[in-house]
Amino acid sequence: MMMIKRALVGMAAASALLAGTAVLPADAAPKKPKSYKNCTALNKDYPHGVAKKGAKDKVKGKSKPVKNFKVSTIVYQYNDGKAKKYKGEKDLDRDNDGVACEKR
Ligand SMILES: [Ca+2]
Repeated sequence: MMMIKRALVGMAAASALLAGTAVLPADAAPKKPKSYKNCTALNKDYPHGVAKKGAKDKVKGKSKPVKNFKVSTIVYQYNDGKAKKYKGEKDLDRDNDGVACEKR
């Protein structure tokens, strides 16, 4: 009897875990790195842009830097247009601050 009860509790915990992953916001889900054709496409997967590790959004004047971008050096490298290592790679970091398609 005890064994059955424990199994049921375990199953409930497992389904709670699965339900938890399903409700994560889209930008929290891990995505396979790829090159996007433009920022509109990239911002669909990464609404605030993608930065290489340690990068800071460079801003002019009084505007505040974007800080809530996704940090992923590999995804950034797929979209910085520098090495053209990847098929369809475009320069989506025109100001070369290490953050591609930064957006508030
Ligand atoms: Ca940039």
